Amino acid sequence: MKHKSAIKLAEDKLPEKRYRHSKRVAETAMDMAEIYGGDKNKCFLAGMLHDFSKYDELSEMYQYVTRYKLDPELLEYKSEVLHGPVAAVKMREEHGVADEEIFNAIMHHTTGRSQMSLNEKIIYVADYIEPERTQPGVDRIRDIVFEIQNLDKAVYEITKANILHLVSKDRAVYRRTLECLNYYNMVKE
Ligand code: DGI
Ligand code: FE
Ligand code: FE
Ligand code: FE
Repeated sequence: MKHKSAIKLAEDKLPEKRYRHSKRVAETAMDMAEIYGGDKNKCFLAGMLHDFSKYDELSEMYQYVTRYKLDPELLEYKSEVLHGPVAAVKMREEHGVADEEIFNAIMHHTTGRSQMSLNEKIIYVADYIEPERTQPGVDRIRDIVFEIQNLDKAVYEITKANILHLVSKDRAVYRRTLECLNYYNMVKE
């Protein structure tokens, strides 16, 4: 897919604020690709399209999980966990985005997973640190990404913060989020 088509897809589908977030994730991911030797083209496309299904109907999302045989555990969660997997499938099945790494980067952008590829990790991290994010501790993660340049450590710290937050709100933690924590705890530094 051409950059222009991805921009148009996101712009036509998403509310203005979410479109602008997607654009910032695409730009942050391209900056990170420069530093870490990632694929700028894949990073741009995955960044622009990662939240494409953020506001899809929940019932439609469950249909995609079933029809495309995604992880059945996804049926225990809501759109916050489902929008990545559904967007990945829609891009592949309905918009001709055939690249497997873009598919995986969109699929896992919310939860992460163990053994992500470089470009998957870039999207996972870029979504968390794009310039308008203000969550506590985000500047420390930016330092780990841009100064210390330890991407696996950034993935670990983001996943840890996510899980601590979810547990503090008594929300369920998806299996892949936990697998991501354990894997990047082991491989960081
Ligand atoms: O779509 P964004 O707002 O840009 O960000 P995101 O896709 O990274 O996260 C969306 C939400 O998903 C966020 O509020 C935290 C939540 N989330 C992440 N991992 C899990 C989760 N929610 C549950 N219940 N379980 C998880 O493992
Ligand atoms: Fe998202
Ligand atoms: Fe995220
Ligand atoms: Fe996002």
